[in-house]
Amino acid sequence: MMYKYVFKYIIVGDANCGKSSLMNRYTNNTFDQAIPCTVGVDFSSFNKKIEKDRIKVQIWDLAGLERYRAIVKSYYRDTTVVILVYDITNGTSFNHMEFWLNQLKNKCKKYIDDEEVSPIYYLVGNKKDLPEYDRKVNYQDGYEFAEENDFMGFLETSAKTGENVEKLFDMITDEVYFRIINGEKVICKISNQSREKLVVEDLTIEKKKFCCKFG
Ligand SMILES: Nc1nc2c(ncn2[C@@H]2O[C@H](COP(=O)(O)OP(=O)(O)OP(=O)(O)O)[C@@H](O)[C@H]2O)c(=O)[nH]1
Ligand SMILES: [Mg+2]
Repeated sequence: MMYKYVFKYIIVGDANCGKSSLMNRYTNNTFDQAIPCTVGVDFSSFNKKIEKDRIKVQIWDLAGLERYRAIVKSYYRDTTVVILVYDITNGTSFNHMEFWLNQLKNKCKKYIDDEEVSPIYYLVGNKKDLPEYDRKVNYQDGYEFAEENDFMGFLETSAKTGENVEKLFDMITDEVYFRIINGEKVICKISNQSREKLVVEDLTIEKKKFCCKFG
């Protein structure tokens, strides 16, 4: 399959906030209450066609546990979109958004035509299905954090019920695509006719590297 664009999304945030669950809900439409914590990184991908262009999206789901921090950092590079996730029933996971943002900011910059380009950030408050009395983070606080830090957007989701999960990934992918079409500089792989095969080979190499480390 040939793709015009390859976008790389990374999902980042504290352990247990539902990063892997969000990825599984979107790419497999499954939810597992007893899902094990991610060891290092997990990977999934999906394809989407917008207008005449085929897009491949790679999702790298990065472990939140501190012991994997050194490993996950090596997956920050070439990121198109950072999906920062907290658990709305866990105030600490929200307070850590600033920490994650600082971790990422220095590592994710890239130079395109001598211009410094940052990834696009999207904020997600997950576990929206849990009862209101368990909620520790107001919708407004999430919304303001996203606005103050120039995020592309903010949504509260539930990987359990699926609420807003499809919307989240669909909106992000559409928005990235239209930013590119509008001439904005975005970190991604773009193939031209003669290099289309190269893009596919690139992906295989990346996947292999991943398997050596964790498989
Ligand atoms: N009620 C509810 N539980 C959820 C939701 N999303 C995830 N969970 C549960 O929360 C726990 C942690 O989910 P994970 O997806 O493993 O969290 P994670 O962010 O990937 O955690 P790490 O891999 O350790 O960084 C699991 O028991 C999930 O079933 C949600 O939207 N609602
Ligand atoms: Mg996980």
